[in-house]
Amino acid sequence: MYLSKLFIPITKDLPAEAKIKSHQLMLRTGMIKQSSAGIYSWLPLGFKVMKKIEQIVREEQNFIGAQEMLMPTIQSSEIWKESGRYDDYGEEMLRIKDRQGREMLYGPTNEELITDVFRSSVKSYKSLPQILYHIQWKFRDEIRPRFGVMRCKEFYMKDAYSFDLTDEDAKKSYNKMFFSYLKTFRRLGLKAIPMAADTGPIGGDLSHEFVILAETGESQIFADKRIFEIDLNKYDFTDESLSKVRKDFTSFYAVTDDKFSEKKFNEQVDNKNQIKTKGIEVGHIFYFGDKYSKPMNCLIDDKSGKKISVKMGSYGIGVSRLVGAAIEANYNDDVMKWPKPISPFDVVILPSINKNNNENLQKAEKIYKELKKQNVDVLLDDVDENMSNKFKKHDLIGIPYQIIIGSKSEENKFEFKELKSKSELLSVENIKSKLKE
Ligand code: 5CA
Repeated sequence: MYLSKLFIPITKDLPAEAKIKSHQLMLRTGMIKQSSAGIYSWLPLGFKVMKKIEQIVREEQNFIGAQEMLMPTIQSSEIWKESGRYDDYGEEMLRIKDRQGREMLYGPTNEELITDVFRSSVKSYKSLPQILYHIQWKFRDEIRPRFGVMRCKEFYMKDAYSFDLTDEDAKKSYNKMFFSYLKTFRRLGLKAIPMAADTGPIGGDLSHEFVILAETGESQIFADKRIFEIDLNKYDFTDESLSKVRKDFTSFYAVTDDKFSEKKFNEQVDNKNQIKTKGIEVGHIFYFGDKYSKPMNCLIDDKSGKKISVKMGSYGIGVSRLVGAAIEANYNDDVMKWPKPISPFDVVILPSINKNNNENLQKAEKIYKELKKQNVDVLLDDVDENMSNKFKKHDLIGIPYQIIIGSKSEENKFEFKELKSKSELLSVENIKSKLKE
């Protein structure tokens, strides 16, 4: 992609409502545009990052055998009345009437809808276990939408649902998802801590939030630093290993403020290992047994032919929130550096452009074509602007690698640098292999 062609409305002005770095940066680099309070359009740069996150989340879900599907955004109120949540959910639920006067709603979550799909199709224990997921827009009429995509009304979520015959099997599904989440966040270049959590309107008695550390987060967190030393590579997907992952991670103190006890924290964690900071909840998993299957009559024949309510859990990842969260975790001193797997581009070529001589631009185009051939996702900054402005702009856009074609270049060697570090002169071949690494 050539920068001159990219729809990226960069602005210098900062809207007064943007209080945190990620919101400011997403507006300044034209990643999103507010359409009304808590509702955003995703412009090409922001959309590209979100799609990369979505794809990693999808691959990790598929890896554990979860199956992708899609459910509608608009749901009928009937199933919510069956589960009893139609009244409980309160004003966060956007209620709509269709032209026949039927009560509908924009789904804030999908436990009821998936239970309805499941009960009409699966009758026997032989079809279990199952995990189904979808990646879809959700709507919650948040009382105070704020911080851009972090807490908005319309947001993009991966939502998975597990179905098992027994409590014991259901906990295995829960543990599988627990491990899968740790792997997913690591692939996204983020360090997430699982924390025992309240279940809120989703319900159940077993739940973990996955939180990444960031001072601008909404949750106050208290954790033991040593949790970051656990090596994920030592676990695999056998049942034994899966229950060990959860045991090992939860053996370290890690809670949000609603579960905090000063006494326990000081007893279990010595001073030097105490983390007291804020965090952003990027994922949340729940085990709630038959909370929905029982009132909604989602019954399964067990081996003896007895009908029992299927045991369910649900597992969310805030895909759109993660775009903001990744910025919060990686933006320092006015420089943004995307984690490589989710960067909008792998590398940007920055030729020093001179009106009387387009030699640098031609060299840049040649390198651009070569990198494209290798499937490198490359941006060429062909905008006629001085280099110092270009550098400032790319400090904000945050592409982790730059190829600079200017006064320091040699005939066949160009400056190559990783953001926030020193450049080196390399041939195109060497640049290609560095990028492959
Ligand atoms: N169905 C369950 C689990 S799948 C559920 O809805 N869980 S949740 O309410 O915790 O939401 C899952 C994730 O969506 C959260 O961890 C968070 O990352 C994201 N999320 C929730 N509300 C918002 C919001 N208002 N704006 C942006 N992201 C949100």
